Amino acid sequence: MTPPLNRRHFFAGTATAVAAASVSRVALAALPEAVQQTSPDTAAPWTPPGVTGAGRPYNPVVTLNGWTLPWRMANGVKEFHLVAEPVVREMAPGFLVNMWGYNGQSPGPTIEVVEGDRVRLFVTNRLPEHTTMHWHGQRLPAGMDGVGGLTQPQIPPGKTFVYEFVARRPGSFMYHPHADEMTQMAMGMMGMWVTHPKAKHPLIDDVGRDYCFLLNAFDVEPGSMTPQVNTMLEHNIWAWNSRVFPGISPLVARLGERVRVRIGNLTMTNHPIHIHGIEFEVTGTDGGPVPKTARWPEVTTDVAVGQMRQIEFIADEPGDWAMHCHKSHHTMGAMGHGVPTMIGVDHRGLVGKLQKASPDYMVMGERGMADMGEMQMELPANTFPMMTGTGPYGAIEMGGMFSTLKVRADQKAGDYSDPGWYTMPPGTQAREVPTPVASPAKPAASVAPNQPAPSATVRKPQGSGGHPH
Ligand SMILES: [Cu+2]
Repeated sequence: MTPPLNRRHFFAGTATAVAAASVSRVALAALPEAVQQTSPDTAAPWTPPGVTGAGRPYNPVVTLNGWTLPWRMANGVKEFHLVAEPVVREMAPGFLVNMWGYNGQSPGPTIEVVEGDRVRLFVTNRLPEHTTMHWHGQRLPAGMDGVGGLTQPQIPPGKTFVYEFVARRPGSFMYHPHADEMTQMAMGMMGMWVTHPKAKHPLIDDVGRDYCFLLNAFDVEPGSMTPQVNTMLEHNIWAWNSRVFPGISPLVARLGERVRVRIGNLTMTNHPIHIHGIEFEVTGTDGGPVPKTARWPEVTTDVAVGQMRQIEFIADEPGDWAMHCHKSHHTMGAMGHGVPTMIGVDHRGLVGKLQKASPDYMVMGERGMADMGEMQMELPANTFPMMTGTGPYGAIEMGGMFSTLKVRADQKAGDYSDPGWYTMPPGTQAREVPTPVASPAKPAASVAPNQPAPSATVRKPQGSGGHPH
């Protein structure tokens, strides 16, 4: 019998866990129930009922726009059941993508155990091709490592394999197939694994909030529904746990809480993850906890391919703080890269002529691209705008890998619900001041190309010490 999911603190909407109707109950009668998730919302942390296995009770993780897989205890072994299968993932409201995932969603559910737990993981293959499961970063017998052809035969369609090992190291890990990897990971097959320490650990602090999510990338042609699996770098959808802003849940914290965020990268490029308003330290990687003497403060950490970065900070500044990948193209939606740069091009007189031939013609980008965030362009079916999301002061002009860290004095411990927009105390917000009217920058095209650049006098800094150059 699978313990029921704790449903007290869903962020929004309702998430439901139902039995996997697609898997034959007769064939799987001896296996743990393959719990399915039908919602892309962030599920409440899953607190195991009564028993935590090898170790002390722990503060469960919250997977952004994901969920934790319930287990059953069988003679002291934690048993999980993952079903690899085609799924339809809602990447943003109204934007659906055909993916391959686990138990109804992509990414798959987070596996959460305690150091020293013996775990038994059943993997049923409901895909049209073979697969395996690799437990990224785990210490385990070689035969449990899940590399198709090297450590095991691949799991054929319709079959179930079982993996069993002891979760020896506490930390942040991932899982993914090691069979037709390019296709299966491009289709979304991946998940997170968290092993909590069994006792107080000198390098692992207790935290008030423990978040995790995976970075991922897809190439879905606007108007289509299935990722192009052969794309290497020119992906057009950059996502956290297969959600794009504004579909990504905010990270919420109570003022003064210590917050941990575990971020895994199974894309094919690196992602410098940046948080505004606070400084953090990398306290662990998939190799384990970082010694305290080796930690330094950062506001951006690069999460390279195949890496896991576990960061921690004190949420001691109230507000709504941007948190995003610092590659600016990764905070954009599915516009594609074929759009010409129009900054400085003078369209005056041209638009009317073009509209005679093409009545829908409009100019974009001659003063920058910010208009895109406000413009209501007609989009192909089943996609999302390039820059979107609206804050209390207008368009946020972001898409893709962007969310917010919301720090509030009155957020209750354990309450993960979105507190809404931050109200700035009077006098603490940037504001307009009265000035003489500034003339706008001249379009570059109005300057004759052969005209010499205006000369300027450069003033060197004066001073006794001077600046070495
Ligand atoms: Cu990025």
